[in-house]
Amino acid sequence: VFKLMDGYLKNDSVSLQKAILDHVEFTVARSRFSFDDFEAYQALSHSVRDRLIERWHDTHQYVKRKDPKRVYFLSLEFLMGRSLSNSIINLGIKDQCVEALSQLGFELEVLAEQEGDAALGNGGLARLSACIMDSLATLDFPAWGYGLRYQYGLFRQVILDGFQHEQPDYWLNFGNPWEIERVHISYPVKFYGTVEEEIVDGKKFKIWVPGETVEAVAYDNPIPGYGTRNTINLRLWAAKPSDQYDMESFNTGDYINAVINRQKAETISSVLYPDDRSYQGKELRLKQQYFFVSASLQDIVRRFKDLHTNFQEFPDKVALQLNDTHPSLMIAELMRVLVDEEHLDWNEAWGIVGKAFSFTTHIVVLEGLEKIPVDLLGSLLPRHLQIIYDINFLFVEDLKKRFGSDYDRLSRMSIVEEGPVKNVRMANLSIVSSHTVNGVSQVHSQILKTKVFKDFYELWPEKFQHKTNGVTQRRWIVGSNPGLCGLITKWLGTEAWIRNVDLLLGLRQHAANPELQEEWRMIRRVNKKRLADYIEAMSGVKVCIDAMFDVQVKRIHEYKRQLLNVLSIIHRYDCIKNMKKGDRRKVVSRVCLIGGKAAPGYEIAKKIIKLVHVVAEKINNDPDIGDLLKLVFIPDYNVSVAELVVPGSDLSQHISTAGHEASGTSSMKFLMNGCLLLATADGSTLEIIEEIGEDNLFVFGAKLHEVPSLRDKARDFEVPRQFARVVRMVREGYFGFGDYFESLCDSIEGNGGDFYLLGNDFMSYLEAQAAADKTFVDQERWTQMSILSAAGSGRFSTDRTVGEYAEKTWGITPCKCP
Ligand code: 26Y
Repeated sequence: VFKLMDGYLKNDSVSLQKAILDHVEFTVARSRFSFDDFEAYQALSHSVRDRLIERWHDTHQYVKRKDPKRVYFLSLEFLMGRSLSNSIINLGIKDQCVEALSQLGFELEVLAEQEGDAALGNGGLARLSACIMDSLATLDFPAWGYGLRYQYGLFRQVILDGFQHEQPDYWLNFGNPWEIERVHISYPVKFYGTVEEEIVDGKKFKIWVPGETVEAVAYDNPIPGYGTRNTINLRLWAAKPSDQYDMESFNTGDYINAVINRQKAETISSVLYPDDRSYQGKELRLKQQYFFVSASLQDIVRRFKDLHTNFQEFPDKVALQLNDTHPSLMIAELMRVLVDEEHLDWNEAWGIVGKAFSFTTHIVVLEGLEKIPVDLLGSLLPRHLQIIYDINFLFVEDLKKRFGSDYDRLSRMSIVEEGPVKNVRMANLSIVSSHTVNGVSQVHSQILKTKVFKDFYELWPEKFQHKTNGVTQRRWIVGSNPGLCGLITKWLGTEAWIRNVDLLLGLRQHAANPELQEEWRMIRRVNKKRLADYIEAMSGVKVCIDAMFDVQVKRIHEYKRQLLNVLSIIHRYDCIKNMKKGDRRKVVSRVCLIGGKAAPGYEIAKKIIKLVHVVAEKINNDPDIGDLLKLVFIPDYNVSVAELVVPGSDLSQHISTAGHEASGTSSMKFLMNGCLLLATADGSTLEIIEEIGEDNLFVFGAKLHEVPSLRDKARDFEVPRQFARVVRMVREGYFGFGDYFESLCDSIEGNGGDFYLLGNDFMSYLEAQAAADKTFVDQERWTQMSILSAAGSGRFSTDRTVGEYAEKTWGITPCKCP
C-alpha cells in the first residue's frame, strides 16, 4: 500500500544527484570524481530508469488487480527515437535534473545528445506507433505494445560524393539503459515440420509437429505517461537459440557446425527490412512476422489464462490491434491455438477471433498490399496455411450464397489469389477476420471504401471506420521546442494543454496581438539559429537565418515528389540568374532543405538524392547567387534530426500526388510548431485545411477526382515550357551526370507517362511558392498564420486518435493507477 501511495525514490534535485553519482560508481563503474558526458548520460539514464521501473511495477500491479479489457498494439515497427528527454519530461522531473546536473558541471541538453536513436522502423507507420504509445500511457489506457527487438535498426544513410550509401545501425553497441532484459520471460517459437492427426477423448485433432524451434526472449521498454503515474510496457522480442533446436545435429560428430547452426536462430530478429514499399516472398521476413506473432500471442494468452479459464471471455479482456497487415498471421495463429491446443470447435474459435481483432491499413495503392506465396507459407507454417485455406473456404461459400456466381467478385475477394504463383492476400485475411477496418485519414478511408476495398465495403459497410492519425505534443512541442512550449503556456495561462491539446485553440484569439507575435518570432528565430548551426556543422554551408527555411523531410518516394521540389528550385535558380540586377532586391531569400532515406533497392529514389546534391553544389557555389538561394541535403534524417528541423522551419512541403499519401504525419508536427504548410489536397492535409482554413496554408495541384482523367490525357498534355526547360537542364547535364539522370527525366516526360503528374502540377506549384514568398515579406501576416497553425493543431494529437480507437474500436476505458 505504501508503494502505491508514494514512490520509494525521491525526485528532488539532491536525491537525483545522489542517484546519478551512485550510478556513476556502481553501474557505469567510473569514479564519481571523474566521468565524461557519455558516462554522465548513462548514469542519469539509469537514475531515470529506476524511477520508470517503479511506476511501471505499480501500474502493472494495479492493472492486474483491476483486470480491465486491455489493448495489445501489434506492430513490426516502432520509431521511438531517443528516450532520455522524453522520460524526464513525462516524469515531470526536468527542473530537478537540470539542477542536479548543473552542480556536477553537466548540461542536460548535452547529455541528451549522447543518446542514439532507437530506429526500429522505416517511416510514418513506425513513428505513428511510437506516438500512439505515448498517448496510450498518458491517457491511462490499459495497453501493451508488442514489437521486435532488431539488433540493426534502419540503416544509417551516409552520403559519399552525393550518393546514398547504407551503413548498418548497430544501435545496441553501447548498451541500452531503456530496456529490461527478461530472461525468464521467453517462449519457444516453431517453424517448418508437418501436420499430423491425434485423437483425444475419441475426437480427432490436427497437430503441428514442427521441425525447428527458436526461443523468443522479452525485452521490456517502459513508456511513461505525462502527468500520470501510469507507465505502460512496450515488449520487444529477441530471438535466441533454443535448447530444443534440432538436437539431432549434435549427434553427427560435427559439434562446431552444430553450434554455429544453432546460433543462426538469432538472425530472425537481427535486422529491420528497410523498404516501405513491398517485398514478396522473402523467407526471413515471413519468419520475423511469425516469430513476432507467436511470441506475442503466447504471452497474451498466458496473461489471460492467469485469471480466466473460459475463452468465451477472451474478447471481453483482449483487443488485438493489427498495425497494417504485418502481424496478421496472428489471426491464423489464434485459430490454431484455440482449435488445436485448446480444443474449441471451429465456429466457437472463429467467433472469438472476429471479436478480438481490428485492422488499420496505412496503404493507398493496391500494389502496396502484402502477399505471401502459398508455397513459402506452406513450407514454413504448414498448419497455418491449412487454417487460412479453411477460413477462405468458408468465407467464399458465404460469398457464393450472397453474390451467386459473380466469379470476378469472388476471385477479387478471395484470401487466396489464384494465378501462376498462388498468394495469400494478407489484407483480405485481415478484413475478413477483424470486426473493424480503418484508414488513417478521412480521405484515405473514403478511398478504401470506394476503391481499394470496395467489394468488402459493399459486403460489410458496418466494419469500416476512419481514424485520422496524430502526433504527440509531448515529444513534438514540449520536448523539441521548449521555447514555444513556455510561450504557449504563458499565453494560455496554463500547462493543461499538454494533456488536453484542444486548449491550444485558445491561441486563436491572440493571433493578431503584436506582443505575442513579437515573442513568437523571437522563439522561432532562436530555433532557426540552432538549425542553421547544425546545417553548417554538417554540410559546411553557411545559411542566413533571415531567409525563409523551406523544408521537405520524409522518406524519398516518387509519389512524395521530392523531384518536383528540386525542379522548382532549379527554376528559381534559373530565374534569379536571368534577372536584371535591380530586380534581385525583390527576391525572397530561401534556404531549401531536403532530407530522407531511399530504400536501398529503389533506384529512382536514389537518383533523386544525387540530383539534390548536384543541384546544391552548383547553386551554393555560385557567387552570383549568394544568400538568395541555398540548397542543402540533410543526411541521415531520423527522429532526433526531426526534433531539430521541425521547430526551425518556416515552410514545410507535403506535396504528394493527390490520392497517394494515406495520411502523412510530419505535416502535423510542423503545424504544431507554427510552420506553414505548402501542400497538395491529399491525406490529412484535407483535414488540416478544414481545421485552420484555406487562407492559412498554401495549397496547390490536381485534386483527387481529377487525377484519373489527367493520367489518361497525360500523353497529349503539353507540358509548360518552364517545366520542359528545367528538365532539359537536368537531362543535358547542366549540373553534370546527364546520362545518369536520363531515366529519372524519362519517368516524368513523354513516354515515361509522368504517372505522378509533376508536369501537370508544376505551374500551380510555382504559384503557391510565389504566394508563400509574398506572404513571407509581410511578417505580421506570416506570424499570424503561424500562430493559427499551431492553434489549430489540437485535432492532430494522438491523444484524440487514441481516444477514438479506445471508444469506437477497442472498447476499453482508462485504468488510472492511484
Ligand atoms: C510490408 C512492408 C514492405 C512495408 C513496410 C513498411 C510496407 C509499408 C510500410 C510502411 C508504411 C508507412 O509508413 N505508411 C505511412 O503510414 C503513415 C501512418 O499512417 C501515413 O501517415 C503515411 O501516409 C503512410 O505512407
